[in-house]
Amino acid sequence: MVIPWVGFSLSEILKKAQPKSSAQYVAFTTLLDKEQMPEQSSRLATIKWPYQEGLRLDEAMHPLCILAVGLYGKVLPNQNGAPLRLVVPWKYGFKSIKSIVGITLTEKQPATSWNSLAPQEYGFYANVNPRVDHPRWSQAKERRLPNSLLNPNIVPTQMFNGYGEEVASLYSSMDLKKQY
Ligand SMILES: Nc1nc2c(c(=O)[nH]1)N[C@H]1C(S)=C(S)[C@@H](COP(=O)(O)O)O[C@H]1N2
Ligand SMILES: [Mo]
Repeated sequence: MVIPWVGFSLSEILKKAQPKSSAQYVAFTTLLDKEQMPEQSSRLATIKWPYQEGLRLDEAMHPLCILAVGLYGKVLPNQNGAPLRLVVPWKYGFKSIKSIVGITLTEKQPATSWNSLAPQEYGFYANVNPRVDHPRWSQAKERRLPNSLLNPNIVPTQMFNGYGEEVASLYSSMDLKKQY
């Protein structure tokens, strides 16, 4: 789904923090509030709350890495991640941590919620990559919204969700089959 987000580059806020040369990663954490977010009281073995995400510092400093405060020209509704939500266009569908209450610069790769729950299915990087299948399904195609029964609107997924020219250089020395 193509969303007109409203926000600013995460790099603007990171620059203000003046990262030390030892900072290699950025860790994000979410509000823990069982009254507002009843799923956090679930006794099923799902995610260990609060929800967590992370990026390498150079990814986080990329101008396309956005902290969203709104969408469609309006303030972000709670369910979309108010007041602050991460949007990483080349990792679309991944890394979209909502209701951020903490951003920490770290030396070590931080834990992320889905990677902690199912590491063989979800890696730390979570780049959109049609060439690397999820163990249980292909990621070569996607169903775009809007769609309908007669027009399913299934299109080939693009490498880095179409932002390869802008971001591929961040990963030039990596084997993206291993570091998915
Ligand atoms: N704080 C927080 N952020 C979160 C989640 C969550 O449980 N808590 N779920 C994630 C998952 S699994 C998905 S699919 C997206 C769903 O929201 P969206 O449709 O607005 O992207 O939010 C992501 N961000
Ligand atoms: Mo999800």
